[in-house]
Amino acid sequence: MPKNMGFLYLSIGGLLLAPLIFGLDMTSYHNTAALEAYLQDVSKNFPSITYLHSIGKSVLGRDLWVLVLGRYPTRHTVGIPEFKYVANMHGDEVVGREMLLYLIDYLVQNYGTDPVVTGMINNTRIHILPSLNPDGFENSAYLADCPFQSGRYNQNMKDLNRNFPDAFQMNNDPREPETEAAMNWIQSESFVLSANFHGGAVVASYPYDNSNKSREIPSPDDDFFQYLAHTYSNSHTTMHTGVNCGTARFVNGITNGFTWYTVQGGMQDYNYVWGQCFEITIEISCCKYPPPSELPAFWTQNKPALLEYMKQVHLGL
Ligand code: GEM
Ligand code: ZN
Repeated sequence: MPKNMGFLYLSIGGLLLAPLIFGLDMTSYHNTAALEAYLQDVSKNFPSITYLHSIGKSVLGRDLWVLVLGRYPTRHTVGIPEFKYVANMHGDEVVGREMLLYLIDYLVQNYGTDPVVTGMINNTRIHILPSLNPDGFENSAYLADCPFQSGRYNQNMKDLNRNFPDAFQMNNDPREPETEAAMNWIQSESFVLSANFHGGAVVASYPYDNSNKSREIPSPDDDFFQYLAHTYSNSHTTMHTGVNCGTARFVNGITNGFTWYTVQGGMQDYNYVWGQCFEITIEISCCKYPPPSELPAFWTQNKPALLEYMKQVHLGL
C-alpha cells in the first residue's frame, strides 16, 4: 500500500469506479521519524499552501515542528486570522497528535475540491503543532490495558502544563526548552483562537485553570469560552453526552478548568492572559494511549469538531 498520497483505482468487473485517495496510514502511531517524514512530504507536495518550520527543540534536541496551512503560509496577512492547534504536550497523551496529522492530511487532500476546506485554507492561517513533547512521546509506548506511563513529562521530568507563567500565582519554575519555544511562538504570532489536546478524559475545558480564591473566577470572556467549548463538544459525536470515562459527569461535555481541578502554570491560561489568544483544553480519550486500531474511530468522533471549532476563528474576534 502506498505510504501516502498515492492513488488506488477501485475497479469492479473491469469498470473503473472512482479514484480513492490514500491519505495517511491510520493503522499505527507515528513516531518522531514518521511524523517528521510525513510533514516533510506534505510540505514538499503542497508547497503553495503549506510552510513547515521548527519552533525550537526538546531537551533531547528533537524539533518541535509546526505545519502552517494557508493561502500565504509564510507570513501574516491583514484580514487573515491566525489559528492554532497543539497536541501531545503530555507525551503519553497521543490521540491528539494523530488527530492533528489526520487533520493536516484531510485539509491538503481536499484543498481545491471541497469548498469548505478550500475556504478555510484561503481565509485562515492554520498553525498545527502535533507534538510539543516529542521526548515524552518517545518515552511512552502502546501497552495493552492502558497502564500508567511516565511519558507525560518532558526529559527533565517536568510537566509542561505546569511550567508557564501563571495568571494568579508566581511560577518560579525554570522554563523548560519546550515551554520557552511555545512561549516565544505564542508571542511571535497574533493568534486569536487555539485549542490544545489531551487525554485521560473526554471534555472541553475552558479558562481559568487557576484562581486566587477558593472558588472559580469567571474570566471576562466566560460566555464566549463556554460557547467555544460547546462548539467542540456538540460537534464531537459523543463528548456532549458528558459521560466521562465512568467517573465525573460533565454537563454537555464542558467544564471550567478550575472547577474541575486546579492547574497552576498551564498553557491555556497563558495563551489567554499573555497571548491575547482564546485557548481551550480538549480531552479526547479516556485511555491516554489507546490501541492503534481505535484511531479511525477517534477520527470519526473528532473530525467534525476539529473543523467546526476552526471555523469559529471568523467570528470577528
Ligand atoms: C490537565 S489539563 C485539563 C484540565 N484542566 C483543569 N484545570 N483541570 C492537566 O494538565 O492536568 C489534564 C491532562 O493532562 O489531560
Ligand atoms: Zn494532558
